[in-house]
Amino acid sequence: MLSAQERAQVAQVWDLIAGHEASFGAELLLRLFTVYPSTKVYFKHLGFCPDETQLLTHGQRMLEAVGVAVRHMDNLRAVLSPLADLHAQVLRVDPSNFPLLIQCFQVVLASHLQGEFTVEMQAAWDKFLTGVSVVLTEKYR
Ligand code: ZNH
Repeated sequence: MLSAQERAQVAQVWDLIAGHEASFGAELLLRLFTVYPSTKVYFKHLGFCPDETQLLTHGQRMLEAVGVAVRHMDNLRAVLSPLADLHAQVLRVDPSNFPLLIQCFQVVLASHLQGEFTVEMQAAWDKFLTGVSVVLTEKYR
């Protein structure tokens, strides 16, 4: 459960990156595939080129889902339920991949926002993204 202050910090960071979902998302995926090559097995159809349309499209979809989660922090379970079904039942992404994505997400934020991305903001984002991951992986059995 995020405190009021943590929520404000998550929203503050989101305001800085909103509108750049495709480019941030593509960068996040490229970082994930490069740092943790095992994650690439889920994305055989994507390449390694930063301006590839499919990469930008998937990056944008993922980050737009994060944006929805930011706007519905009180209601993550309800708002992410269809995505949780998709990841657990259709995509069958191993839950151990989620912490890797969270780590890369924080590095992408830090590399762009630099000093604006404070320690407190990182802590709040870590907690928030972990909450999103819990919901996306809880339908596995
Ligand atoms: Zn995921 C898909 C989100 C994580 C893998 N995803 C997806 C989508 C979205 C997402 C929105 C789209 C859907 C539709 O289309 O309908 N994810 C997400 C989020 C997260 C995630 C938010 C966290 C935070 N994923 C993940 C991981 C992985 C994945 C970790 C592995 C590694 N996904 C995936 C895949 C897919 C998806 C494979 C499919 C793709 C295509 O189709 O192309």
